[in-house]
Amino acid sequence: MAIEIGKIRNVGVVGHGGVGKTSLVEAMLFATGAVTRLGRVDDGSTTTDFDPDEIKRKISINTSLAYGDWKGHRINLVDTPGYGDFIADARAGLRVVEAAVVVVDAVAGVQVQTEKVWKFASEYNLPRVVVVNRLDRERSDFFRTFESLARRLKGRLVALHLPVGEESSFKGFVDLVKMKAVTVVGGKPVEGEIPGDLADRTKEYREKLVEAAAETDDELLSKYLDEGSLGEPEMLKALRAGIAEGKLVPVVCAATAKSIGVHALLDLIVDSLPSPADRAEIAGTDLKTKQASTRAADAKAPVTALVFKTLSDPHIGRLSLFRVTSGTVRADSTLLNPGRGARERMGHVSWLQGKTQKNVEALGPGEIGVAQKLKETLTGDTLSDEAHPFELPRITFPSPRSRSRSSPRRAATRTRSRTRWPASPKRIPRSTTTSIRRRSSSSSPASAACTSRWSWSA
Ligand SMILES: Nc1nc2c(ncn2[C@@H]2O[C@H](COP(=O)(O)OP(=O)(O)OP(=O)(O)O)[C@@H](O)[C@H]2O)c(=O)[nH]1
Ligand SMILES: [Mg+2]
Repeated sequence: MAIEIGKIRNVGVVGHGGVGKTSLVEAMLFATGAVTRLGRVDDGSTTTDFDPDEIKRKISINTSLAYGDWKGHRINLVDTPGYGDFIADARAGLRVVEAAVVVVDAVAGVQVQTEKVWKFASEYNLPRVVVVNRLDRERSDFFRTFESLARRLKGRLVALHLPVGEESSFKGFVDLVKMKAVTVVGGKPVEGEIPGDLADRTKEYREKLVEAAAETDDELLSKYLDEGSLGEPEMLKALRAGIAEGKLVPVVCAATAKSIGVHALLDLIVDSLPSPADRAEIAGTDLKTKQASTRAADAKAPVTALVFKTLSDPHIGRLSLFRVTSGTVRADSTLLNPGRGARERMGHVSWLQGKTQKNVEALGPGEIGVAQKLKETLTGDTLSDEAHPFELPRITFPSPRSRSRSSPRRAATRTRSRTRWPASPKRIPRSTTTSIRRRSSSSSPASAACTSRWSWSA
């Protein structure tokens, strides 16, 4: 059974290199119960950095998919790399989601790739949430980071949280909507009263938030002007609308290493970010009429799907990560790749939890999944119903020349931002297909079983 479209949240996790995106995804998976052990990038045990090169270098190289269920909703997480050499993946990943979670480091603030992913999200008109992560680090500062966000990024950024404690004693946040302090005890959030020393700042930032919420809607604004405040349900409604329309960008606190802010972020994703059903109809070209046309995100509409990432494994073959934009993609169906004039047999279709595929009968509109062994299809291609050929706009990538060009500014950023980057990083060949190098060169079936990165769950 495909997932009900209104209950899906597709979220791209983007940001500068090494700010904690993969750790945040892992912490969200753990909080939802999708994984039973909290993996760590530093041990090479996370769900989404599973490639041997990623484990060795402790960085993300490829976009990965993961999912978890939270309060009756399916959250699909697209974990993207943050280093400049791989940032094109973040752009492609953002093409298939309804919202971006932009992670920034609480010490460094806005960095080069933060600005870049912000631009990508703006190109796709995506609602955004900013997570100020690593607030447990020495010299971290939420307010300085917030100022750097407001100064350097376009949009109305509003703090939804204020930190409780700082650096190694960072222990939670003030929720400016509920007007409660939330601290994490034994990995679980616990609500309490706002500490007295935060009263003035809370009042100041609460006012800014209420004002911003009120300004998203004329009726609310007059109510706010009459009564001087707004209730929690009105605030939540205004926030949802304001975020979806891009009028507001909420900023929240986190230290994923301590599981702080993770549950609140999941709530925010479910309560305030749009589902694929909230998207306008998808524009493309109807290849029968050769005219610009649209497709509704309806399970019964003709199938249209966009391939946004292709991986190749010597043992399994090609893996195509795709997003269903309309219709229902069924296992064992045949679709048309109109751009290449090829018919593609879908075989298994699956959800992807890092490297683990979970085969399903069908993927409905808004779902993100993977198909194996497509013969002709590459990244950016559309797959569509044979009887109703349709093509979505292709994903465009910056030219490899401009991506690989090294500038002193970029080199400096890389050095500043992460010392773990190897002194002379091996270049990963970039093309529409990412080829995966393996530890073992043997290709016998037995070794394939042992060494394949991919696994299946029943
Ligand atoms: N102190 C602290 N360290 C963190 C936190 N979250 C992540 N880290 C560490 O930051 C480093 C980078 O974390 P990742 O999750 O790989 O960051 P990323 O943004 O996914 O990195 P790329 O995908 O390579 O851009 C790792 O050493 C993490 O353990 C945090 O909340 N506090
Ligand atoms: Mg990562």
